[in-house]
Amino acid sequence: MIDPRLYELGWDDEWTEAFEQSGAVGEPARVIRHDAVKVLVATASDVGQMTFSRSTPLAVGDWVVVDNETVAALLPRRTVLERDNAEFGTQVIGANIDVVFVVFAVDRPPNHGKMMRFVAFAGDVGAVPIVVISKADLGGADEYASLVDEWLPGIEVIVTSVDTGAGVQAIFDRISGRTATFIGESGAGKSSLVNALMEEEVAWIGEVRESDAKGRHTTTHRELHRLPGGGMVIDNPGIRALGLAAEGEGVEAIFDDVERLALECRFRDCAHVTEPGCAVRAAIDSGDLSEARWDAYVKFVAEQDAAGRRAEERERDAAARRDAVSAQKARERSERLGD
Ligand SMILES: Nc1nc2c(ncn2[C@@H]2O[C@H](COP(=O)(O)OP(=O)(O)OP(=O)(O)O)[C@@H](O)[C@H]2O)c(=O)[nH]1
Ligand SMILES: [Mg+2]
Ligand SMILES: [Zn+2]
Repeated sequence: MIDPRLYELGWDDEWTEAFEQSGAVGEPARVIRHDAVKVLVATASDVGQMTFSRSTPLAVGDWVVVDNETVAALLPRRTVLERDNAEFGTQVIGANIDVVFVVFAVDRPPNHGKMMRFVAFAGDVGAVPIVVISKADLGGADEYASLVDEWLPGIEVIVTSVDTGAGVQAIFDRISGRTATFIGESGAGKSSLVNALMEEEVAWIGEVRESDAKGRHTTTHRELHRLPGGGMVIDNPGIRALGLAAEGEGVEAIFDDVERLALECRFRDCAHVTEPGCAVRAAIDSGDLSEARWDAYVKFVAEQDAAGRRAEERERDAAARRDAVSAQKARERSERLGD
C-alpha cells in the first residue's frame, strides 16, 4: 500500500508501477541530499540518513527503496541531468527532474550563445527548459527577453525579481507540483528564487561584489527542497562553462526550424554550401533564416560531434583497460595453477 504522503514528494502512479516491478522490499524514499558516503532521504513520514552501496551511484532526486537504514534499490530514473566534466567525468546534477529553469541576470551582458547552450543542456534530458531573466528590478530585462525570442523561438521566458516579487508566482505555477531545478552562472540569483518560492530563507545567499558583479560560488551542495503548496526544487551551485553532450535532443530542440529546413534540400547529404536545390541557402538568400543563426547551428553541431568523438575515445580507453585487467588476472590464475 502506497502512503499518499509520498505524492507530496513527487510520487505518481508510474512510480508505483516501477516500485512493484523492481520487486524490492522496503519503503519508497526520495534522495534529498547526497554526501560522500551517506544520503539523506525522505520517506512518506520521515527524513533520515541512509548508507548505500558504492555500486549504486545515487543523485539528488532519485527514488529509492530503503530497508533497515540502507538503500536497497534504485528505481529507474526518468531523467538525469548530467554534465561532462573533463576532470571528474560525468557529474550528475539531479535525477527525475521535470522542469529546468535556466537563470540569467540582467546585471551581466546578454550572451545568446550562452543562453542557447544552457537551454540545449536542459533539453537534452527531456526536461522542459524555461528561461528566467532575473533581477528585473535593475532594468534591461526587455533587451534580454527579446534576445531569447530571437535565438530561442518557442522557449518560454519568465521575467523575475525577488525584490518586487515579479514572476515568482509564474515560476511556482510552472512547477505545478513536479520537480524543478535552477541552473545558471554563479550569482545569477538561483538561490534567491528558491528562497522566494520557499517563503523563507533556506539556501545561502551570497554577496555580489559591486565592482565586477562577480558572485562567489555560494551554493556548494545540491539539495531537494519541498515547496509549501506542492512541488520540489533543487538549488544548484553556479555553472561557469557548459559543454554540449555527445548525444541528446537539446541541440535539435533549439534549432528545430533549421533542422526542418535542411530536410527540404534536394540532396539528402546536402552540405548546404553550393548544392543546387539547397533549402538552407535559399532561406538565407530570402532572409527567412539569418546567416548568424545558421552559423550558430553549424558551430553547435560541430561541437556535439567533437563531444561524441571524445566519448567514443573514453569508451575505447575504458575497454582497453578492462581487457588489460582481465588478461592480467588470467595470467595470475594460470601461474597459480602452475605452482
Ligand atoms: N536586485 C536584485 N538582486 C538580486 C535578485 N536576485 C538575487 N539578487 C542578488 O544577487 C546575488 C546573488 O544571488 P544568489 O541567489 O546567491 O545567486 P546564485 O545563482 O544562487 O549564485 P551561486 O549559488 O553562487 O551559484 C545576491 O547578492 C542577491 O541578493 C533580484 O531579483 N534583484
Ligand atoms: Mg546559490
Ligand atoms: Zn542544403
